[in-house]
Amino acid sequence: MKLYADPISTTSRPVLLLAAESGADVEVEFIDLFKGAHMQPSYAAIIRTAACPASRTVNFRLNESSAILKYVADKIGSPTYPKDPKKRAKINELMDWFNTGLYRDFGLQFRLSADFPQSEARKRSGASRQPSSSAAPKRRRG
Ligand SMILES: N[C@@H](CCC(=O)N[C@@H](CS)C(=O)NCC(=O)O)C(=O)O
Repeated sequence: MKLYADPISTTSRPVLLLAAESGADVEVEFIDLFKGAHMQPSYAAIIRTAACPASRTVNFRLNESSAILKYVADKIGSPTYPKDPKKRAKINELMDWFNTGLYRDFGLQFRLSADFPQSEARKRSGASRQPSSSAAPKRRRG
C-alpha cells in the first residue's frame, strides 16, 4: 500500500507510527504540506480531498486517518485493534472522540482563539467553552 503522509501532520503521524511499529507493507511518499505538495494537480488527481494522510493500492483508495489506521490494523491482524467486539468498541470510542471532541475543541476553541483572539470565526463556530472544561472529565468529590 502506498501512504501519502507528512510527519508534521497530526493525522499522518499515527498512521506512520503504526506502519513503522508493525512492519506493515507500506511505502511512504512524503507530501510536504509546507511546500503545498498536497495542492499540486498531480496529487489532487489521485487524492480527491487534497489532504494527507491518504492511501492507495492498485484498485483501492482510502482517505481519513482513522479509516486507514483501522484498515491497516485489520489487514495485518494487529493486536492494537483487537477483534473482540467490546475491546474494539472501546478503541473506536476513543478514536471517535479524538476525531470529534478533541479536534473540535483543539481546533475551533484553543487554536483559533489563540491565533485569532478577536476572530469572528470563533464566535460563528459556537465555541463558547474553554477546552479544559469540555475536554476534561469532571472529577467526582469524595
Ligand atoms: N479528518 C482527516 C483530516 C486530514 C487533514 O486535514 N490533514 C491535514 C494535515 S493534519 C491536511 O492535509 N491539510 C491540508 C489542507 O487542509 O490544506 C483525517 O483524519 O485524515
